[in-house]
Amino acid sequence: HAADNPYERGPDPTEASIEAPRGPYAVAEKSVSALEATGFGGGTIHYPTSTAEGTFGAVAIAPGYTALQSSVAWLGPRLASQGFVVITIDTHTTVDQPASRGDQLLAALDHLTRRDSVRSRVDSGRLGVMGHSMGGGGSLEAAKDRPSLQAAIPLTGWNLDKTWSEVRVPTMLIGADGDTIAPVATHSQPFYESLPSTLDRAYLELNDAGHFTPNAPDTTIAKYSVSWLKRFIDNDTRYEQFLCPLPRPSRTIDEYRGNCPHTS
Ligand code: 9J3
Ligand code: ZN
Repeated sequence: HAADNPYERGPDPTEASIEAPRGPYAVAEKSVSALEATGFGGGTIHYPTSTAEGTFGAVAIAPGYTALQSSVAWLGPRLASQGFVVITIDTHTTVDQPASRGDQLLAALDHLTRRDSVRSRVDSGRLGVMGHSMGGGGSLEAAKDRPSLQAAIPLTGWNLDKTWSEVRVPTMLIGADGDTIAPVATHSQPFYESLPSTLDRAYLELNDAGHFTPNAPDTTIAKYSVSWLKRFIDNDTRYEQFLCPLPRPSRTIDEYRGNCPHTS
């Protein structure tokens, strides 16, 4: 409990609580204009309004090629209501490549921890990144560039670079069985397999899903993202029950790979 882990936030989780459209925290929203944003294209912050438990970990989320923050907007309030400060970003241009998206994710985290008025609500030592497609590829770039990050979750990630052995950030790759734009066989699977076998890592292949599944509310994406972020950003072992033993194939899970128990 909280006495053992100062980063633990919120009530004991249940299957229902991690699947719910909203978690236990009331959430506020503010926008960051392109003019205020340094090193990224602007965005929207969702944050728990409560300060009773102290600070929260934070997550930056990037969209894919040609897409805007609106394409990942559902994750803002969904994750914030579970106890994270979340920024969903626009990139400088919608054709920015994964390496640039990675830099922009890190700039967005710097904005949250150093510049924005929400910075007093953020624990600058507990940060993670997510992104869709090229934004997911950017999440891998960010994790490689900043090993102090504590979680990365590419969603149907796309990157020409298939080898990520340099990554030291606990990473969950979420792929889709029907993805023809970033097919799992040439993207999420080799990304996963290239991570160090000593790293806490997971590969979740969504069943009956496609490249754009992460652009709309999805219970499976949400429940495992929440569990991964809680487990590794908050060190919250109450969420280990949803990750270990490894989830079995189901109506929504085509395949799941990972190490278990987790080591970090
Ligand atoms: O949604 C994406 O970011 C797709 C990546 C892609 O199709 O790149 C092709 C240049
Ligand atoms: Zn399938």
